[in-house]
Amino acid sequence: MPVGTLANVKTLTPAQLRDTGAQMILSNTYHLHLQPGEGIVAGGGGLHKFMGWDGPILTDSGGFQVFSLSEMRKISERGVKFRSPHDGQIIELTPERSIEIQNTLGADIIMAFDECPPYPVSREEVETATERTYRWLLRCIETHKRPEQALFGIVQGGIYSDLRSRAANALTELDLPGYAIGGVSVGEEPELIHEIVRVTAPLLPVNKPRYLMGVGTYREIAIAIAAGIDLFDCVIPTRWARHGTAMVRGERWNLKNARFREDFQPLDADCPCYTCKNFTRAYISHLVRSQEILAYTLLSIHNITEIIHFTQKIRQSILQGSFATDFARWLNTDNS
Ligand code: PRF
Ligand code: ZN
Repeated sequence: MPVGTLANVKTLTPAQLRDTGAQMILSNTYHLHLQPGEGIVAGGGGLHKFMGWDGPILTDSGGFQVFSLSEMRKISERGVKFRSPHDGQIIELTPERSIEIQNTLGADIIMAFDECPPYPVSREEVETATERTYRWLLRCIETHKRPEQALFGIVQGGIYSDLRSRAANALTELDLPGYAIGGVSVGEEPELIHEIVRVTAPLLPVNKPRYLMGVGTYREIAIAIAAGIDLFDCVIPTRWARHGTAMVRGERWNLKNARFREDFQPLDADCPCYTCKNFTRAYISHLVRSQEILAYTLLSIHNITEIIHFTQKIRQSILQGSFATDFARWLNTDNS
């Protein structure tokens, strides 16, 4: 899922986004509640109509964003209080409030309100957060009033496999339409991320979507898919695009680099995207150097197509039964 935090995937129209092959996109309760407010989105006919995207949308619950983005947050059993970065007002997000907002926004998949502890942090703190996340999930289920929206539960538990498996088993009992693994890729070593995913994903029901939140790179995606993960979101393709960086065959290219100034090839001759079919590295390099907005659009189109194409190739390999051999290079963790 490309990330469309403020009801748009930055620099792209929905038509351009559709052409990358992206299906579902992610948007954020935290940001949309602050700006423009869920009432405005509902007034515009709900998130799909408001932003002109008729594909599936998932909204994250806001918990993680409160922790990572806002100042002066105070967490209690009730929920989280924080200061609005817009006007300094105190805002409270609780499991009930998050679900009410997400019901109003109208995404197809909504996420439980969870507590994602930072890393590193003591085991006691992780355990408290994990258990609180479970109690908050029960309150989310209680509040959720729109059965046409699928409410996904989130497994926390930090780097502790016993906490992870306890949470995964408790959540599975609730028979939710889908499950997510949260609290990974918050600063741990890649090896640790892989281990958590390998332990946790197989504990979640195979017949429900399994979603790894906020991941990731090619290698992390390939390894997570091998462990059973179906769904990802990540800002990397679009964020890098806005920094003038192209993702090409597993490498990062800074288009400002002098070597691209007179390079009249496409970014990737094998890439089916609009950018690669119509523009050269030299042209994109020129746009990046001139800070022209079109640079970021062209790079976003390419980077999203590139990562979606990677997952499409994996899907094909799985269907043909050749995933383990075709992606051995990515699955080999020796050089992760
Ligand atoms: N919880 C929620 N959203 C998230 C995360 C989480 O733990 C992460 C962690 N990688 C990214 N986005 N609700
Ligand atoms: Zn391309």
